[in-house]
Formats: sequence, structure tokens, C-alpha cells
Amino acid sequence: MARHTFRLRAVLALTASLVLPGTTLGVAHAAPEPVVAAAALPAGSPAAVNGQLRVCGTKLCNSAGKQIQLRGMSTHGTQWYSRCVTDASLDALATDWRADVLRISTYVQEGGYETNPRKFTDLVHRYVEEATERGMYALVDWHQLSPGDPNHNTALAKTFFTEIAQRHRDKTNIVYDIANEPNEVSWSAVKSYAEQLVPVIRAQDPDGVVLVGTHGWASFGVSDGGSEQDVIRDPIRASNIMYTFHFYAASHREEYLSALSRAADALPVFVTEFGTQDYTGDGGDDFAMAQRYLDLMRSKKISWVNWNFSDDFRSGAVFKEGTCSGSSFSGTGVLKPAGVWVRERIRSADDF
Ligand code: IDC
Repeated sequence: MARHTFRLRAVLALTASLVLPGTTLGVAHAAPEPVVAAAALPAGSPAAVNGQLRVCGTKLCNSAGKQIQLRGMSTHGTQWYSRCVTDASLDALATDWRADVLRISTYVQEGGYETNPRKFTDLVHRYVEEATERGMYALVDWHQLSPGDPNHNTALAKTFFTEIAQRHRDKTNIVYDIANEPNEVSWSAVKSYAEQLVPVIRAQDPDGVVLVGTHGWASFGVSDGGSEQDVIRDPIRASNIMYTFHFYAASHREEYLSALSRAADALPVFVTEFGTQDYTGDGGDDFAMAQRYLDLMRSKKISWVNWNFSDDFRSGAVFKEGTCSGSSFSGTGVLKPAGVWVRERIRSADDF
């Protein structure tokens, strides 16, 4: 089925280039051949068992309508740490860590997507197939950060997500994360961006769940003096979407924790990034505070993804420095303390 679709699209692309030179079927560069063949989900894997996700009320449900909580890891920026996202490290993530989800972090600025859209889009295609092959959900993160207004990158985001959704629309394990951390921008501006992007994705992939970063660095505005009420009063006009929240346990304390709790009672929330350290992704781990967040997320079935699956020097990068130059990624010997802690919590048997 998927192979069939690829062939059909290749013919369409060829036809378009013959008949209408210069037109590109809605993408700003020629539709490329698939980088790797479309993979199938292994039987019994999290993505095979749960199938196409959908938002049900304030929760995330599997294809049978059962509320589930996904847990997993985010890559570091792929412009810096793609060497940590290898066959061996992904095998470890799927089988040793038993992760449900891989977040693929494509920075827009800082040497990322904007410098070479073709390269970074192909990298995402490859990682989506790698996640699929291992039965994990692939969460495609448009990592806008600086500048903080997602509208700064709307044209690029439309191009990127059109191609991603077009290529992977037949998969049941793809989730779209369209704005990492809006900051120094109003909620209404974020909402307006989301209302432009969601239809672009849905035109290709009508049933894909879309995640939207909230204002104040994905804090529901708390870090800007706002609150989840900004969103509750003025929700995005689209269905099957979730709002994202990020926290770094050593920096973000009671105010953040209670905002997450309140928000999750009123809105569908997905924690697409958290750390056990401070907001720089570095410094000492506060495992006690982080555990309070995890307990809350477990009780409210809030899915979560930890930052980050790399061997960067900072304490929040799970691997010890130098690990990604080797070929061994399983077990705890290669992990920093934050890695040991989070691996255990991803692995722990929990019903979906
Ligand atoms: C940090 C990386 C660091 C990089 C920096 C600049 O750990 O290596 O130099 O980004 O972009 C976020 C962001 C995430 C940050 C992370 C830790 O989404 O990009 O990663 N963080 O600071 N929000 C809160 C913390």
C-alpha cells in the first residue's frame, strides 16, 4: 500500500514537472524520491498495538478508544547530534528503554532547517522510518525557539509539514509538533499560526494528531505572567489537537506543577519536553521534584518526552560524553544520572 502510494506520487511529480515546468505540487522544491523504503510496524510494538491515535476529550486515545500515556525521548537538535541517532542507539531506545515515542527535533534556526531544508527534511524522513521499523511513534518537532514567534517561520513550516505529512500520511505512528516553544509572543499570535498550519497538515493527513506549543516557552503562559486561562478562553479552532507544556524540574516549581495539573483537567496536554535539571538543560538534577511531575502525569495520563537523547556535556543529555562515538547504547553504563533515572521510568511496565 505504502509502496504503491510512493510510486503514484513519483508519477504525479514527474507529470507535474513535464507539464508545468517549475511547479512543485505545493512544496518549494522538487518532490524527492523516498530516502529509504517505507517501513512496517513490528507486531506487538507500542505503535502497532495502539495504532492511529486520536484526541478523546482531554486525553490521548489509541485506535480502540482506550486512554493511553506515551513515554519516550527527544533527540537533541539534529544539526548537532544526528550522530547520536543511529541504528544502535534507536535499537536501545526501542528494546532496552522500551520507549513508545521518539521526538525528532528539527531546529529551524541555529544552523538547522533554514540553512538546508532538503537535508533536514530528508533526515526527518529517515528518522520517521527508523522509528516505524522499531514500532515507536514518531513525533516530528518543528523546533522554533529563537525568534520565539512561530509566525516568523510560517512559510518554512508550511513547506516542511506539507512534505512530511504527504510522505507519511499512510502511517499510523506520526504525530506533528508544530511549534516547540513560542516565547515573547502572545497566545493569540500562536493560535493564529496554528490555525494556518493545521489545515496544511490535514490536507495531506486528515487524521494525524497535531501538537501546539503554548506561549511562554510552552508553559501555558505561566512564565509570562499568564495562565492556562489564556488558552481556555481562546482555544485553537481545530479538532484532534493537543497543547504542549515543558518543564525543567530544578527551575520550574509549584506554580508550574499546579498549572500543568489545572490545564490537563480542561485541555488535552502533551508534555513534549522536560528535564530533571534547570532550564538550561544543565546543572544538578532534582529527581524529587521531577518525580512529582511524573506522578501527576501518570495519574492524569499525560504523555511525556524527555530532553535529550545525546551525549552533549550537559547533565540533561542522557549519554556520557563520547558515547555517540562508540556503538554501545544499552544498559546504564553509558548513561549520566539523568539518563539512568529516566530510562528506568520509561521502561517501567505500565499499561498503555
Ligand atoms: C538547549 C540545548 C543546548 C543548546 C540550546 C540552544 O540543550 O545544547 O545550545 O538548546 O538552542 C528548551 C528548548 C531546548 C533547550 C532546552 C535546554 O526547547 O532547545 O535545549 N530547553 O535549555 N526549553 C527549555 C529548556
